[in-house]
Amino acid sequence: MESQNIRIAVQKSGRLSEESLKLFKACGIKFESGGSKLKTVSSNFPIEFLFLRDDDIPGYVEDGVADLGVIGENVLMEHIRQVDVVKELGFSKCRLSLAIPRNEEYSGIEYFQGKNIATSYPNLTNAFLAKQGIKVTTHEISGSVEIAPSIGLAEAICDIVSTGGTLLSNGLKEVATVFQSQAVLIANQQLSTEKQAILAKLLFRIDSVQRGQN
Ligand code: PRT
Ligand code: ZN
Repeated sequence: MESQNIRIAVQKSGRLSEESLKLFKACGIKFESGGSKLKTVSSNFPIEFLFLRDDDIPGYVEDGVADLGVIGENVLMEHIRQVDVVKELGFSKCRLSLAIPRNEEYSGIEYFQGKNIATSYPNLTNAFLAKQGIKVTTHEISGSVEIAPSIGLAEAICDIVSTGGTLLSNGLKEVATVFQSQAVLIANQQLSTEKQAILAKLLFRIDSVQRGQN
């Protein structure tokens, strides 16, 4: 049988891209990246890279269009996917947090009872609050979530926070953390034996890179 490359999906451009490429280069894998290229094959490791929107990556890995993918746990957890998380990568760390207007008094999680919340993560938001007996109405919006309270679209938001600067400049304060996130390596659940062997080799190299960083 012809030997196969393992196929990995990484974000084309965004907050996961640079660190993802840096990691694979640190693993000694040579490949071309950048520009308008959507696919590239390594010259010294049996791996092929696909450059995609991050949101499409979990679905492609589930369907087997890609064997592996690098994705933020926040995106992965919002929609249930039949994929395996094979490695925590330790970069693109952020949190999904509830935030309210800065001048509002926060009494505790009951504050949210019956409130309207704007978010790109309605499932994680509802599940987190429902577990604590809080029922809310979520409004799903795909971007610029932080603006929702000031334009009267919602009373609170649930969004990704990293430095907190965006909340601050939109007159909001973070009051509860729903989920801590980082980049993870995911894998299709039906990898061939051959591809499992390539994955094992890749994981071995990632481990040594991570050990070197500690
Ligand atoms: O184009 P594509 O769909 O591929 O990318 P995207 O725009 O959907 O995603 P991108 O590149 O913004 O983020 C990719 C992943 O990086 C996210 O899914 C998270 O796992 C992770 N990550 C880490 C972040 C942040 N930090 C982050 N700060 N994702 C988003 N933000 C945004 C946040 O939404 C908010 O608007 O940055 C703003 C807050 O940042 P601070 O520093 O002001 O708190
Ligand atoms: Zn995206």
